[in-house]
Amino acid sequence: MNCTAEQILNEALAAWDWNGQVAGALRYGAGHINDTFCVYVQDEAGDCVRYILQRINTNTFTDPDGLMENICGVTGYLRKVIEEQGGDPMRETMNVVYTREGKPYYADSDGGAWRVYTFVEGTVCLQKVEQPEDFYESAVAFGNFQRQLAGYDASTLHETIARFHDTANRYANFEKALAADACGRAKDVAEEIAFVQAHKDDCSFMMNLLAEGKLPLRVTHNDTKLNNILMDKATRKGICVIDLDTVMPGLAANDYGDSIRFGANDCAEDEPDLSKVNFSLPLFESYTKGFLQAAGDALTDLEKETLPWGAKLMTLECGIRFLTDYLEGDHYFRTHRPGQNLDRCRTQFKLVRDMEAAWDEMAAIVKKYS
Ligand code: ADP
Ligand code: GN1
Ligand code: MG
Repeated sequence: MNCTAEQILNEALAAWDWNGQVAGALRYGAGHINDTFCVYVQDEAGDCVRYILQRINTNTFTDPDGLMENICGVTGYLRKVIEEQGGDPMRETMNVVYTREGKPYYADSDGGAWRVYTFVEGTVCLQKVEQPEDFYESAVAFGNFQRQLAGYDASTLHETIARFHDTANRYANFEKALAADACGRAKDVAEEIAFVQAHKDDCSFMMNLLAEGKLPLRVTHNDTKLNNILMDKATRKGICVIDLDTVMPGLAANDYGDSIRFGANDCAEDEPDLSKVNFSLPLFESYTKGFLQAAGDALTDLEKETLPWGAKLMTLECGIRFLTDYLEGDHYFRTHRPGQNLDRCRTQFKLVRDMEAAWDEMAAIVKKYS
């Protein structure tokens, strides 16, 4: 970190009362958008207490007031639901720590926005499925999250990123990036471009059903990667859904589908060797079972029937977004090496092809647990 960044970090740290002495703050986690730090505090008894400090990416989330209003509203509501169910709200939902001035975030002198959460101890955060049960448990956790928020007034939520999972609009943005070809990279990715263009009509499938009033809008998470769940270290149950920046009105199938995209395979999202990228039907089945057990009662028949579409379109959409960012010069998703967004795009398209080949089996599995 350069000197200015360190000064800004220190400025942000000074905005909270840590109930002890801050021993340090280190980068933490593997997210693509925000900057996350773990803050180590020595409390009066000499014990170490950890917190999560995040610099919200305000290029992506341009309205931090609205965003934090969503998060405080949703976590406050979840706290009540969890208490009523006899659970522990300090472990089963995120808890925002307010600044010394009583604000949900701190605006730094450089235009940045910072927030703090209590650290949920005794948990693991997986980057990849280690055993099918983990994936099943993550499905139960995301399904529960959706059910617990079923009574939350969606009209009070700010749309933190406009048209976030409007796949048809993502397609239109891709065409714009391709026409501009700002970095001269289009010539190297003809195959990927052709793949996207061959799927143009698919991009409108779910959005059309929504526009026709056939699918309902629900309060959804919209970024249901496996690494956005904290699992209890001892029981391996998914206990806390994190990364609530994109909680907005959305489609149930998209929450289901984004989890399948990320977790129903045994490779990294940016695996360069496509021979290692394979969609796993057994993992697909584990997740489907958990999700429908937890949230199935609340879903309409069409919502359940279109779950495979959610899986395919979230994967296609994410691939389109990675490709668009590659064409535009890698300024949306954080990258650690050249070509990383292109590798990410290719894994997604390989998974889409696998899903298309397994389409009938996917539909049969969804039917089995519906
Ligand atoms: P991003 O939006 O960049 O993905 P996240 O909110 O998902 O950021 O946080 C990044 C990582 O920090 C998570 O994957 C998880 O490992 C860890 N993390 C976030 N919040 C907490 C928390 N309250 N307790 C423990 N770990 C957390
Ligand atoms: C981003 O912030 P993170 O890493 O949880 C992105 C998601 C993508 C995901 C791909 C706000 O999620 O939409 O699916 O990367 N979040 C945002 O890994 O764009
Ligand atoms: Mg995350």
